[in-house]
Amino acid sequence: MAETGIHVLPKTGAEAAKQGTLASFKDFVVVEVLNDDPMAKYIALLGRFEGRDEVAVLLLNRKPFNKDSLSSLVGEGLELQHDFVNDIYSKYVGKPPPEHATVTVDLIYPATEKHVRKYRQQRRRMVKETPEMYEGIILPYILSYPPAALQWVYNVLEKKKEVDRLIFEDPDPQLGFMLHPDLKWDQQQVDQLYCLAIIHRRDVPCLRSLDLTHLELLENIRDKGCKAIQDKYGVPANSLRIFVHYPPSYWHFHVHFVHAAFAAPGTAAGKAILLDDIIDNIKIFGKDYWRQRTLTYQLGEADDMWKLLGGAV
Ligand code: M7G
Repeated sequence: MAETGIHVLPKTGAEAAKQGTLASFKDFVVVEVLNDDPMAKYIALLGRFEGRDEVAVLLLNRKPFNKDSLSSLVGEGLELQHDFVNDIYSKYVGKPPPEHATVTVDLIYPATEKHVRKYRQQRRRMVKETPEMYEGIILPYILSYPPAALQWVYNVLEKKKEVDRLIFEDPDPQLGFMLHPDLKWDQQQVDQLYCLAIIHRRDVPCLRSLDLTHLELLENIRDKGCKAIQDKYGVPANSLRIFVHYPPSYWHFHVHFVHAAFAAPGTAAGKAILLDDIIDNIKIFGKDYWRQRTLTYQLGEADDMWKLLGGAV
């Protein structure tokens, strides 16, 4: 190879991870299994890149079978190792061809203590958050939330990131929003569709902030979000579960659009509230319905909010 005089040092895993250009986990050391769900075929790991103090959270998910390429899955490529046979019943361990053996890999690096707590297995508790608890404890907590935690949201809204993933945008500063595939969806199978609408306004942290003045915004997200998903993926509105989390992980209002056939994590009672119910309750019960009611929801014991509310519930 010609000598150019410029020596490009190979990137360390840590540097490549920060740039999102990691090719393997060669110098990654697993420190702890944070969580492990054999049913969901999911594992959450805490680790470090060699020589670095910052920690990383690594989430691995086995991907569902791709029904569009069954012939390459159940064909010559599936290597079989015999386990047992009994009458008409037989069992094997199969080693699928590489394209069917993939996992999705989500890396958070450097991860904060809050990320580690979020993904560490912990006991779930139910909380009844009264309006007084919201005003006195949660609202100050939201207002003191570090802006850096929302950097990824602002990167999306300012078109610094995920530009090529944009599905739809309504640029109106008051009523507008951006619609992208959620981080949880690899866009391979439409029956696992998971999209996220993020509003342009930066003064609506969560469900509790919504009142009559936001009705038009909420209806706009629902109607234009559904149309954009129908146009791009052919999934009709009556196949979509559209909801908001309370409490969310990120205090900038956003709406989840998920295929109704997909039992996605985070759709449970005590976490997800349907957008239609949010809209209807404002219309029927009045402008500050979501501020006035007690909200019952689940929290992990390691969550900051559980620690803040723990004594009061
Ligand atoms: P949430 O209700 O605040 O929290 O939703 P949850 O994580 O408990 O559901 C935030 C949503 O944003 C989740 O569905 C995340 O998967 C999604 N999300 C998080 N990040 C960091 C990103 C990202 O960088 N890009 C996209 N497109 N989605 C993200």
